[in-house]
Amino acid sequence: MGLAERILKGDVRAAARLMRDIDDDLPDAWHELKKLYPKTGRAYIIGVTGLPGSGKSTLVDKIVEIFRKEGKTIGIVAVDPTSPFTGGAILGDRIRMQRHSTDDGVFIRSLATRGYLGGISRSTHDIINVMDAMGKDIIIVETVGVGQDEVEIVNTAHTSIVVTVPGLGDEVQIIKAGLLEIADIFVINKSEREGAEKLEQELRVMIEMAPPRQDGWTPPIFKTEAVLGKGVFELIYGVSRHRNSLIESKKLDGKNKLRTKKHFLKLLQTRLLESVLGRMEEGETLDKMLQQLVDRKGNPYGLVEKIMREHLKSHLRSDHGGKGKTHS
Ligand SMILES: Nc1nc2c(ncn2[C@@H]2O[C@H](COP(=O)(O)OP(=O)(O)OP(=O)(O)O)[C@@H](O)[C@H]2O)c(=O)[nH]1
Ligand SMILES: [Mg+2]
Repeated sequence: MGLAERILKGDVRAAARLMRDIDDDLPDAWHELKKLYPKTGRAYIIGVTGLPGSGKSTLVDKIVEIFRKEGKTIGIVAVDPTSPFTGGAILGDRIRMQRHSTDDGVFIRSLATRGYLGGISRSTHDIINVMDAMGKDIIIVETVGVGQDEVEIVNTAHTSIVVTVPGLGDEVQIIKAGLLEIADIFVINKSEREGAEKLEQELRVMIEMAPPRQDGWTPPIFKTEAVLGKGVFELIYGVSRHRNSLIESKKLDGKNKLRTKKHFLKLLQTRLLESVLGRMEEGETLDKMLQQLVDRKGNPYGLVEKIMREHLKSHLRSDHGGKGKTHS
C-alpha cells in the first residue's frame, strides 16, 4: 500500500513519513499528494502569527486543550523561520505543546524554512493538505509575523489571529509587517503586564482608521494570559463568530479560492523554474549566464526571452518524441 492509502486509513506514521518527504522535496511526495488532494478541503484553518516570543505557542497549546474537550481533532504546523530572532523555536514549540503529543487527536509538525524553491508557503500548504486528508477538523498554523512568506501563509488561513504584547511598541511593528491588513482577530497576550489597556486603545484606533474591509468584518480584540489559559475561551468564541460571519456573508468560498490560487501558482512557479533550471544544467550553466550578464555581454530581459523560447520549443519536441521529464 502506498503512503496516501495508508494515510487515508489513519496511519500516523505514514503521514509523518510523507511530511518528511515533502520537506526533502522528493518527487514521490508529489505523487502521494496528488492522491490525497480529493480528500482535502474539510478542515478549518486558523493562522496564528505575531512577533517572536509573544506567546503564540503557549496560546495554541491552550486553544488545542479546549478544542480537544469539544472532541475536535487538530493538526498543528509550527513554521520556524530559523531566523536570528528565534534560534530555538522548534525545540520551544515541542516542549510547550508536548503534552498533546501523546494524544491521538493531535498531530504536530514543525517546519523549518530552509531553501525551498517555492518558498515556505508552498510546503506549508502541502503539509496542511496532508493533515486535512488525515481528517483533522482544525488545522492551526503558527508563524512568526516577520517576512513576506510568513505573513502570506497566515493570510490564506480561514481565520487569522495576530498576537501582540503590551509594552513592546508592537503596534508599529504590526503596521510595518503588514499584519493589520490580515488580522481577523487581535490578541493582546501577556495582558497582565502594564500597558495592556493602552495597547488595546491603540489597536482600536488602528482598526478604526484602516480602510473598511470588503467582507464587512471588524476585527475584535481579545486580552489573554496564555500561560494561565485566561481569555482563551473568549478567543475561541471569537474564532467561531468569525467563521459564522464568513459562512453567512458567503466569503468562505472566496477564501478557499484564494488559498487554492496561492498554492497552485506556487506549485506552477516551482515546477516551471525547476524545469527551466534543470534544462539549463544540461546545456549552458546558470553560472556562465550570470557571468555574461555581469560582464554586460547579455541582458537579463533578452536572456529570459531566449530561455523561454528554447524551453517551449524543447517541450513541444518532447511532447512528440515522448522524451520529456514529466511529473505524473
Ligand atoms: N507573563 C506571561 N508570559 C507568557 C504569557 N504567555 C506566554 N508567556 C511566556 O512567553 C514566552 C514565549 O512564549 P511562546 O509561547 O514560546 O512564544 P512564541 O510566540 O511561540 O515564540 P516563538 O515561536 O519563538 O516566536 C514563554 O516563556 C511563555 O511562558 C503570558 O500570558 N504572560
Ligand atoms: Mg512558538
